[in-house]
Amino acid sequence: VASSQIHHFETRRAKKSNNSAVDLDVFIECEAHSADVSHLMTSLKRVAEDVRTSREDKVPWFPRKVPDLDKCHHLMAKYDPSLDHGHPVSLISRGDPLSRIEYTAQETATWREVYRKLSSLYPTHACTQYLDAFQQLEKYCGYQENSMPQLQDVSRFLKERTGFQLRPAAGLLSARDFLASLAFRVFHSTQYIRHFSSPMHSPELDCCHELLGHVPMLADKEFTRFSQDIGLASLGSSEAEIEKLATVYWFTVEFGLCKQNRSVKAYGAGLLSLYEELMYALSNKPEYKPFDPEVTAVHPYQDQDFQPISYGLCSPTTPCLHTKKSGHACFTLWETNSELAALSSSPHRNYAMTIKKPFSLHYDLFTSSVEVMNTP
Ligand code: HBI
Ligand code: FE
Repeated sequence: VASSQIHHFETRRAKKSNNSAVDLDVFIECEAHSADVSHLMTSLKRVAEDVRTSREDKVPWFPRKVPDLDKCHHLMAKYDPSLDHGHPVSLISRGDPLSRIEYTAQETATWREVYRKLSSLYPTHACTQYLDAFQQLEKYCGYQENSMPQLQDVSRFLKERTGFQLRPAAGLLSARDFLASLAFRVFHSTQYIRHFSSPMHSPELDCCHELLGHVPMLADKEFTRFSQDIGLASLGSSEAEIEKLATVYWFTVEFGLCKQNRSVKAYGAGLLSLYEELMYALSNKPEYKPFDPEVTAVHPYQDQDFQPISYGLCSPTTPCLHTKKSGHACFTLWETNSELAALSSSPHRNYAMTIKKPFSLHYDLFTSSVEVMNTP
């Protein structure tokens, strides 16, 4: 953790050990922002047994307002783009405004290839909310194959439509940090593009994924409400709850499908930004499961390869989704007769309420901040 300071570091031969030549007890006294503590503990637990701290907050620190998001920037090492193809990481750091980037001819060529290939599939494979937004983005926001849209323009566009804004991210953030920003209608977005050698297969996060996968859906009101709700549920939650919410996120926001006019369509960003995933998802190969957050939250998934075996949101046979009509997105609402009932019984809301916290949160629309109530 970049900002922590070590005051004291000491190793001793481990007391309880059968191999004392290699086993050590390590004592570290350090100064760290409480925002970093749970991340620090999680990292240490990967390399050491029995990690303890004398001061671990019962409720992990969480941001209360947009500027606090400057402290939510813990990168997951496995995706650190600085270790990769020499991406201009210096462009991207916390709290910075979105800078305008001059992409190179080669980067633009990569974009063109991705854009062409994917947009040929959208009319048949993407949900109506996506298609509507995509059209708007082409009209007002510089979406076209010959040049890459600027995140600044995209952020302004989204802000007008749903209040969402983009912030630059240097790579894959921890789930806790990433979800926390959603609570404030902030979406962390990478600004670099995948390497030209593999335009159609990027194992890394890049702006093709953000711009073609996420952005169009972030222009949809219902969808952003869902996204923000996941974010709000994550604030101050335990590691285990974060893990579950990240899984729900995975099977919906990343790999969600829905049913519109009796055919299956994609709204998940991981599908809409990867040609082969999108083809596969709408073929008859994967197993479709209805979306039940309780079940979905603990469903195993793998993010290291291209073929997730099942998609979490809808079943072609179970009428589990509120299908099309009246501008409502189809992903979070169960099919019921009354729209209002559908809204209040929205399954993710119920799920969010099962997460036990010693406080309650209220999101203030005027200040874009959360008020915390009943704190001990
Ligand atoms: N970080 N920058 C960034 N972008 C994402 O889409 C993202 C992330 N961290 C975690 C994450 N997505 C999800 O897979 C869930 O763990 C929340
Ligand atoms: Fe994503």
